[in-house]
Amino acid sequence: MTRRLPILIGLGLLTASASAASPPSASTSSHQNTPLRLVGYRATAIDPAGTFTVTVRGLGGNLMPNVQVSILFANCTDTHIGVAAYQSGGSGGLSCADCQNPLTVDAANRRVTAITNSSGVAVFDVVGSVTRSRSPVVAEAVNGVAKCAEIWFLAFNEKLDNLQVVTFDQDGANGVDAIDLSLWAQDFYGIPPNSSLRAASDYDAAGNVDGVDLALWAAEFFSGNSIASAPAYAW
Ligand SMILES: [Ca+2]
Ligand SMILES: [Ca+2]
Repeated sequence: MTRRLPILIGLGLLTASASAASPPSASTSSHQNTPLRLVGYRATAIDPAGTFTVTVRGLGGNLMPNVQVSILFANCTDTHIGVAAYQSGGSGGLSCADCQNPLTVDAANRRVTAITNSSGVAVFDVVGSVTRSRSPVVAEAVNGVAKCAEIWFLAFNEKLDNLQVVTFDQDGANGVDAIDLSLWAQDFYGIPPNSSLRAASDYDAAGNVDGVDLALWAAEFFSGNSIASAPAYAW
């Protein structure tokens, strides 16, 4: 009896720790069904057009607070992501209305991370853009949509999904302005050096760059919510 007690206590602790580490599940978790929009800001408000949510659930469908959700941009070779200071909750004083936890930026691994709130939702609103040089370009796939980013629960080695990345600010400077429209038009007309329809210009993720995307760009331009770009980029 005296010998068994420590063993039973040990088993109890093991059970408790396994329960606490119950992993999030890719089959029950979900994300907003749109591309991720990299945006700018106005005054101290990060453009709400960039809001992107990931809802994390366990195997039993239970919502999971305090889980790190990361978006990996390693394969999004034409993206720029603002340094942590210019993300929500950073030292630059910018915030997004729906974000409850700060975004962290890991430049070495090209990933942005948010923690789920009490409802199990990680809210992203990422300040960033794409390269003006348009090289290397992430082009639309021949059959289907180019989804260069990946959503991961890294602490559990669990991948949720791939994700297309788009932006209205096509040069990462001066917010969304007429220069960006001319750069977008290169994709619309298939003008070299990008004659292969850049995925970042396909705002509705329809596998093309057309008038629908132009209308979406115009709506964003006239909102005036991305009149500034990040002053510094992590990559
Ligand atoms: Ca711009
Ligand atoms: Ca499109």
